[in-house]
Amino acid sequence: MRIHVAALAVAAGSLLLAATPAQAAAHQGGLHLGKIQYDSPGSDTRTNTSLNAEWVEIHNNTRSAIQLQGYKLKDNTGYTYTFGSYRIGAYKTVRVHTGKGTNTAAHRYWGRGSYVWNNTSDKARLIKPSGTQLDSCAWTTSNNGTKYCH
Ligand SMILES: [Ca+2]
Repeated sequence: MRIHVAALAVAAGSLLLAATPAQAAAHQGGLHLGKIQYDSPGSDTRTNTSLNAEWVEIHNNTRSAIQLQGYKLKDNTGYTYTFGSYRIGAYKTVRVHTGKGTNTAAHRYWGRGSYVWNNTSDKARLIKPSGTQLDSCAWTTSNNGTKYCH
């Protein structure tokens, strides 16, 4: 009986592995939205710390660095963040914060004095310089402040 259960577990594991490539293919081009913390923890006091605790991650799931100049992040209202010259490394993640700060390889700052991403429901869009939408990710309050867009 033990052996039989173990064999089933192995078979289930193989099925999961087999399903992985199909899921990865859903992200066109391999550059996609990752985790989004749309509801800054605590009260929305508009301090820069609180504004920067609201962020969107973009993950480069390719083997090459990608120049993101001209790429845009956009919400339902039309607020738009446009990347300046910035290369995201292969398999790297960049976090775009709403508030002000000093840009680094892993953190970029929108420089706003008010929130962008609605806590109740909203949708983030990743748009190429050509205007083509590369990815989008929506959420509601049921996501409890953080959405994993994979
Ligand atoms: Ca928010």
